[in-house]
Amino acid sequence: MAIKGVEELRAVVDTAVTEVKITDVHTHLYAPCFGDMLLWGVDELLTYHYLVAEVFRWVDMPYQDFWNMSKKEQADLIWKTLFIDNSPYSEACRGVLTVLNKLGLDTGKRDLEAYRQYFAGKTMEEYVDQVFEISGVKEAVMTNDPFDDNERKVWFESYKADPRFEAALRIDPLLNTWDQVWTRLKEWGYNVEEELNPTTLKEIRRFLSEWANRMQAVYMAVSLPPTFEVPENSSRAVIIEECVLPVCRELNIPLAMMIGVKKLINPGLILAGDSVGKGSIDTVEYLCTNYPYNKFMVTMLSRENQHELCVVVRKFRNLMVFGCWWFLNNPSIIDEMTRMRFELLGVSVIPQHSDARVLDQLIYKWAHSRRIIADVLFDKYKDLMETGWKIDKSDIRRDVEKLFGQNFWDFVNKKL
Ligand code: HDL
Ligand code: ZN
Repeated sequence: MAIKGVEELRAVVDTAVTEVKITDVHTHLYAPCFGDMLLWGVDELLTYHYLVAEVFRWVDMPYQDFWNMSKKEQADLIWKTLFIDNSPYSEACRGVLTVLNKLGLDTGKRDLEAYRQYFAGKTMEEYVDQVFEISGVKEAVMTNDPFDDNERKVWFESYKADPRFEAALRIDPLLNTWDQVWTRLKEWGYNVEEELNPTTLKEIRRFLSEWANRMQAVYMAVSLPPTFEVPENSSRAVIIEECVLPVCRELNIPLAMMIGVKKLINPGLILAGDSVGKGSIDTVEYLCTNYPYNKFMVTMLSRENQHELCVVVRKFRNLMVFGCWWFLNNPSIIDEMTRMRFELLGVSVIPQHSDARVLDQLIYKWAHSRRIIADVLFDKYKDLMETGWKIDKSDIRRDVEKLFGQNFWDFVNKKL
């Protein structure tokens, strides 16, 4: 039955976007079997590295003094500085309040101790259930790093699959610091040398294949600097072309490239110390052109890369754009990027991922993005109705299912 007017259209779009169960294609969350690696609760929310960067806009203490404080002391300082002494309207601060509000807590009281009490009575397992219920996320893709000692231990000793958590094989150390990590592969029994000779390349392929299979990884992922280029006379470019892409093709899984991060421009901030730079769209074009049987998921960190990325996505069926990553994950830019993507790519995109590092963030990151994406969708459907096009409720539900998960799974399973 065609939708009659804009009021009904608004209601149908809002209901579809509110009710859709989401596949979150990139997070830093962990299934419960990873134990304390999964961060949750109000003190973790308050000490999220986005808020650490923001608190140092006001606080002049030496960075190390902050890092020497307990998690609670850090959270107290951030709460006072960013929420009490200044209005918390930055996106990261607002997010904390959205979480508390959706949990039924009274943010009007500004009572951090009361919020802490609420979490004190919870187990991690029951809170995972609660957050997935409230956020409407049905599955989250983790970021799984075999070079992380804690993570490796779980995979070998205590991993327990949870259908709400999918794995992604993260290979930054292999690609970005080969000269520092080749000895670790050797320790692990891979017959590698620093020199990328045929045996070493074969053993790197074995390493990738074994870990992707161990994790049942849905994709391989790497974050890359603005200077990232392929082809290039570098270990990174050689390992990508000789090892990563052949293994991804053999396993039929995408390579997710997250391009544009300048690591640690302010080392004192640690995780909060990274910055952004414009990346090379030529490299994305080169890889999609020269590896037509590989699949590439790409997100770029610089706002200045967004339009050219949308254009290049139009050219390659083996390329999928995803998310409004990190410094782009703010309402004004999510709106701009989503409009650009819908106008250039229609339904064939993955508009958002949460990048959540703290479990509770699924609640705010998706509540905020659902509203923006619904607003843009409403405008696009309204434009269609003005041409005389008839839109059914089923059309909208179909499109929304694709945008919030099906496009991802279809791309992961696509055989080129
Ligand atoms: O490399 C990445 O996956 C980034 O998302 C970083 O983890 C970054 O620190 C982050 O959390 N951004 O949201
Ligand atoms: Zn991330």
